[in-house]
Amino acid sequence: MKTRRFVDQVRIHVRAGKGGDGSCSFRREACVPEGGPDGGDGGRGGHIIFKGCKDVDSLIALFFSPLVFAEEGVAGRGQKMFGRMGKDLIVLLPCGTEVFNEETGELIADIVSHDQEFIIAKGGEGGLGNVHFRTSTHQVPTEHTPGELGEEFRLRLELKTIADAGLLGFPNAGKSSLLKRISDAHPKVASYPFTTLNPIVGTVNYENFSQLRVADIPGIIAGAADGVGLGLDFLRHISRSRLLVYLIDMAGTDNRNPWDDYKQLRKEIKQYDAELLKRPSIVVANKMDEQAAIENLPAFIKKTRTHPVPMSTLDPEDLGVKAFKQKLQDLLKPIPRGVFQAEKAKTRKSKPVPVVIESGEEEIISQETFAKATFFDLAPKKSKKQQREIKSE
Ligand SMILES: Nc1nc2c(ncn2[C@@H]2O[C@H](COP(=O)(O)OP(=O)(O)OP(=O)(O)O)[C@@H](O)[C@H]2O)c(=O)[nH]1
Ligand SMILES: [Mg+2]
Repeated sequence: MKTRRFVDQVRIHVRAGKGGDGSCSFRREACVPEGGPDGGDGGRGGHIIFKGCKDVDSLIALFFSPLVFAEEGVAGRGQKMFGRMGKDLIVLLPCGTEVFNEETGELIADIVSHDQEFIIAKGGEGGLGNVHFRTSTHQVPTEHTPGELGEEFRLRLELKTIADAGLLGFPNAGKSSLLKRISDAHPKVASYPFTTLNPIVGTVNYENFSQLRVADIPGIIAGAADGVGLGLDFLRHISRSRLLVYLIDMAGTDNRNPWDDYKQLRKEIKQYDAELLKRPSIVVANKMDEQAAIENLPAFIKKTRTHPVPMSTLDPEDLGVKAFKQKLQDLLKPIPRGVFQAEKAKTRKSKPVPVVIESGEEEIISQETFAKATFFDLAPKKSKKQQREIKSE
């Protein structure tokens, strides 16, 4: 478990703080006869707030501590003292995290930018002290309300990396090599398949100080939609990308045909989400330093009817890499930012408060009953015997 470094999906339980109870108290002081009620209100329970943070890049913290509970509000006290509010609990999330209700599957929030905040579970309101229940005809009120329960949910969090462009290709096609050449990222490059196991995002800097983010994801192979290789779950990380880059090993190093690679890639992506195929895309013909690649290129163009950008990511002087970088900027400029963000999360109604009536000398009523009732309804309840006597009269 300790070796696990990247987590992009997690199930958690959140519970906001309960409000503090209202207090029932009477003023007792020398030389102040019949001081009256002075029970203060309880404090609000702490909210649970999700906040986007650019310095967090995975959900690993929540993977190891999936129970997220906020502090409860403190009960009110005599002398009209309010209880302290529970502290809000701020949970930092990577930008691009979608929050779903685990039970209903509803999308609750989509945290896409740095410092974006969303109150995911509201703390319960504090109860009212008996000081609120004093009227001209009810001078010694013992009624007070309990604090509301905080909202509680089981949630599923999914990270969808935010990048302008996503690199797609078979293992060993040279995706990480390309990202290394054009950006400041340092992905591992090696000649064995599945070198890249987690999505890596690199920032590409341009001379006019503009920046673009490019995501490198693990390689896709035939049958990935059925779970072969690392499966297609990683495609989630390019689902927000405005542009897709199909990187093809034109030299066919692993005894494959480049045109079959391209068709297979599109087939697998279609099985994951056909919408992705409609995104603007660039096809890149990599490993053009090899003779086999030069021979394959005309056949590739003929069979796929695409216009690939030829390049060799090994050659530091290669003009293809520069041309690709420029094309990336030219194609992305007119596409507005944020098109592939999820819909704005809907506002939720707070839970109804259960009515609590305790037998005994004091009567505790809920906020809901308090809101509906007039003060005269709150007079102590009559026993059945008393009710029968009233009827017979
Ligand atoms: N000849 C040649 N070899 C290249 C070129 N680009 C990458 N390679 C080699 O191809 C191998 C795989 O490169 P990577 O960048 O790790 O490939 P990848 O697509 O990220 O692979 P995975 O992470 O395993 O999916 C490495 O040995 C690279 O040196 C190129 O332009 N020409
Ligand atoms: Mg790689």
